[in-house]
Amino acid sequence: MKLYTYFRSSAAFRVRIALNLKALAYEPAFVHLAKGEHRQPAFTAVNPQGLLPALAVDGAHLAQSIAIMEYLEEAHPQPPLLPKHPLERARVRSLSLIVACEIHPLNNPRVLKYVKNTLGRSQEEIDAWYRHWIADGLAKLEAELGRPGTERHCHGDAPSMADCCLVPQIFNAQRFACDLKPYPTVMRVFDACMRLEAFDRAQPSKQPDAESP
Ligand SMILES: N[C@@H](CCC(=O)N[C@@H](CS)C(=O)NCC(=O)O)C(=O)O
Repeated sequence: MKLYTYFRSSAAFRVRIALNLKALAYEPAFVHLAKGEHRQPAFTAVNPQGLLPALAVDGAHLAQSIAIMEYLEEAHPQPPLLPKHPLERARVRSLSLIVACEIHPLNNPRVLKYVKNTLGRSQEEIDAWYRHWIADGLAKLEAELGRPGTERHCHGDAPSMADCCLVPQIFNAQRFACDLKPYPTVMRVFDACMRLEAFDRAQPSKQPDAESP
């Protein structure tokens, strides 16, 4: 398998964690987001969406991190990233989608660039926008993690797809100096995840294409 990745891409980070948790080897292909390589034909031939990550497997090119993780789960069920019971699976997907649909799309580089360059907003306003959507989404995640089912991890005592989504979002929030004190359960789960080698090895600073901040 070949994973098209960039050290700071949080969507790619989700998939790096999932691959590590399942002990699946992959060859990284680095696409430099800050240099716009994801918009170049060499990459849009792989993923016409022009977004990271993409996974090349068995002659196919998969896009969208959630779909990629679902594929990995179906093709390589052990260890599972989703619980057995349908209701529990739905909970894990719902927690994952808070990050993937409610937070991340609003704070994506292309969205921030549009608000700044096309709508002419200042960097201060962009930062306020960023922190607002982090606070909004993490408050929802905190409330959800306070409900039955959450243990050491988002759901139960083993990491799931929801943990694969939570951790990269916290790295982003820390990078933008967001206040994380209001989310003690989110941060407790984050700390539990980061004690695991699969999460630690996937973090941006440990990627071969990492650059200094
Ligand atoms: N929903 C997509 C999001 C993919 C995405 O937005 N990736 C970012 C990097 S984290 C990207 O490629 N952004 C390019 C841009 O905004 O121009 C997924 O989960 O894979």
